[in-house]
Amino acid sequence: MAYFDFIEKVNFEGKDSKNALAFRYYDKDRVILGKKMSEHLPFAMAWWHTLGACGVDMFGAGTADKSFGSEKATMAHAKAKVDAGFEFMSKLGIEYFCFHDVDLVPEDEDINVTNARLDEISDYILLKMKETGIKCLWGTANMFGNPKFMNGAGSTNSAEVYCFAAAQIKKALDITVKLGGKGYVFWGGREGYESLLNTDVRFEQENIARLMKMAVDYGRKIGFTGDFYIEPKPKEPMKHQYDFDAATAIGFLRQYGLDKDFKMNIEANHATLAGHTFQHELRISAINGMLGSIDANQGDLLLGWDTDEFPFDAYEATMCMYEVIKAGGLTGGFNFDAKNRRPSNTPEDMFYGHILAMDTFALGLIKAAEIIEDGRIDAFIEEKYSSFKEGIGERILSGEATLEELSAYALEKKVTTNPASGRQEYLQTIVNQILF
Ligand code: XUL
Ligand code: CO
Repeated sequence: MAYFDFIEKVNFEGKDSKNALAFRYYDKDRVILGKKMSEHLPFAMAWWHTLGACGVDMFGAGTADKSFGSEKATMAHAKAKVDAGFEFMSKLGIEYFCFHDVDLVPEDEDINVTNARLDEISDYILLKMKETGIKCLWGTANMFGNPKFMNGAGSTNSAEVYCFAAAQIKKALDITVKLGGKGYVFWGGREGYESLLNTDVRFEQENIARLMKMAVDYGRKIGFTGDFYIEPKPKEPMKHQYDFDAATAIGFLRQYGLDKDFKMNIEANHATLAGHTFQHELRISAINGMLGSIDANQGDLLLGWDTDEFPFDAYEATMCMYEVIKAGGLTGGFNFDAKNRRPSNTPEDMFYGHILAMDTFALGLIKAAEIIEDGRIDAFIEEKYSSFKEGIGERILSGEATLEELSAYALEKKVTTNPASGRQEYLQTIVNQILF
């Protein structure tokens, strides 16, 4: 049975196409900088938003029907979601998906029942994967929805809840490995605090690290060779989240010896919530060798929360792809952790959202490659630091210079010149020239 029978397949039609159900930029076999677009852009569908989110918000009920012809919270519905999801991804040419454990099946009071359901549904998903060639990008455990996690999972004050979290992680890892997932994500949903009056921060952080260490040990034991990811986010639902941003998360991983097994899963909307640009978070991850995967969405700078919009900002996407290309690509992919706006409530809108997002990143890739091939920006940066290429600059980089030596140099030289201009506006002009 087809759930989206209004479309056979979304095809590339080129920039001037007025067909709403076609790509203007995403041309999967087009080669950019020696690689196919589809290889630069391993897109993934987020199970939770695409197959689950129906527009419920704090002020009202859902507007979109995601029952897919079955009664919700049943295994029949879980299977209908699999069918709908694979039809959706196939029609769009999306090659990966990401999931939380409880996105796949209804959660039961008894975790043993939930786990049996996960076994059943993952068998069914495996069949669909074989049939379509679609793969799993990453899996994760939802350790923030269940009221048990009201004080966090790894950061909880309850040793029993901590064990419950361990059980969920273990099963989510089992399923991720079973589905051949490339990565496993920790988004620290409620790993943080509201008030220091009731919180032992050191204790909580050490316990989170212990849980992650156990997850790594178990994952490696069952043959998981992929990356573990931290997905930094500064706030929401907690006021202070421990994985505030990439720099904070990287420091945490290094402090607890987890940095060899983990990388970052950078989400655009989380970056802006942290007061950073998306590009900043990507760069910080990349220079630390930790750019793993991306949750490709977009926030609204006028709103202070995680709006998870489909990305449409071509400038941001260009800067993202510039970072990704420079970093040599991702070990993960581009997961559309994005949902339609509440009034965009039809199955067609699900397609429009993903087409918009895929085209935005394809355009970003095309433009980023042009910026790199143009070379003026790279040349400027190269020149900007050129004083470190010879003379005293070279000595500084050699690591042999002492503070006394540099001081003597400055005193003798009586340094009077300022560095050359930063030329920001000139460089922005170049970017606009290439973009438009
Ligand atoms: C929440 C968020 C999550 C993670 C996975 O803001 O981004 O959906 O991506 O748990
Ligand atoms: Co996310």
